[in-house]
Amino acid sequence: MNAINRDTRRASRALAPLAFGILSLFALPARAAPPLTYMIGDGPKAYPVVSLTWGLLIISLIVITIMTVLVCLGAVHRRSPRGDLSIEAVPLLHGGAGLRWVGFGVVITGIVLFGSLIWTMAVLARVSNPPAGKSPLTIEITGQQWWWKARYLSADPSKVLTTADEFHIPVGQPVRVKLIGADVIHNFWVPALTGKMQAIPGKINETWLEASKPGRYRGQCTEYCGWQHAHMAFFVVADPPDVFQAWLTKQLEPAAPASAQDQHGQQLFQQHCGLCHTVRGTLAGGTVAPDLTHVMSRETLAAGTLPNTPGNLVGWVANPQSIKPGNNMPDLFLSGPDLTDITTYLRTLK
Ligand code: HEC
Ligand SMILES: [Cu+2]
Repeated sequence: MNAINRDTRRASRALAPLAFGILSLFALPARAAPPLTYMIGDGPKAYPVVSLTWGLLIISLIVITIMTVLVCLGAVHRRSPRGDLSIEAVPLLHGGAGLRWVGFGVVITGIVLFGSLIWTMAVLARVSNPPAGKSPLTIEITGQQWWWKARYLSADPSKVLTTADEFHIPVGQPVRVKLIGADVIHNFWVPALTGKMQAIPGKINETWLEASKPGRYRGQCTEYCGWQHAHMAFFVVADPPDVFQAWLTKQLEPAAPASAQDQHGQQLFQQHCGLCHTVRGTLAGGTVAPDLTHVMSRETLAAGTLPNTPGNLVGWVANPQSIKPGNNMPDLFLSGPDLTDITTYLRTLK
């Protein structure tokens, strides 16, 4: 009796993690979604794709289950006379009945595959263009080693905003994205909102996205583009339309004039950093690196590499090459006081 109890206990201890694993698969949608999951989407472009993904997954699982059962049955169910495995003894056909099953299998497979094809084509047709009638915001996004530049286009040149790595969009409105590659081929992917689209040098690829809920959606470069490819993330931040408008207006403003004690930091910035970085409203007008006019409004630094905290900011400016080796910002070997002045100034760029 005791031995049986012990065995059951041991078995249940071994099976518990397995059961937990299976159960947690079903609980997945209820928990916080992993940042790059494509099994849970948001917005009118993602919903049909997510349903298709789940649908095809479930169909495949059903097919695999049926096939596994049939193969096992076939293996166990031996029709040859006991023990005799010679070729002659194993019948290949049992009259017409066997053939009928083959025909049945081909027809069922054909219907399932054809149905999946039609469903896939219908979804592709539905998501290829933004819903007609709304005139979408257009963002030109340039992938470069290893960060993303964005230009919010507008017929009015004073309303064209340049920023980097964190793109706000209004909820409930389609946004057109024009993709360009600056150096090599990159790939723009926001799993929860839109599928992958390449950013190719010398070519403009167009895609679109729309979020139906406010939120912060992580995106990632998904085409290997060199050393720091893995640190080439970005964020699409969906705001209610009025919050978005306020964000856009604020971002379009030049940086506030530096206060008396930040003058020195600003000067150093213009001198050491201004050839690569722009801070609108100052002499720093470089275009080969992220626009820093409102760098403090971003939640991460260096394309999702670091949370944007005061400590990380100092760490980054002091040692960009040890944080993101090979990236295009050199170590500048600033003195301690200069580093403090520059980063104190940077922190005013809200
Ligand atoms: C030779 C060009 C170059 C110079 C000079 C340069 N940077 Fe950079 N900087 C870059 C590039 C390129 C990036 C993007 C790196 C990446 O994410 O791969 C960057 C990123 C940054 C970021 C992160 C921005 C963001 O939005 O994630 C900050 C902050 C920054 N630099 C500050 C400075 C400061 C301060 C100086 C001067 C002391 C400086 N940089 C000098 C090229 C430069
Ligand atoms: Cu890449």
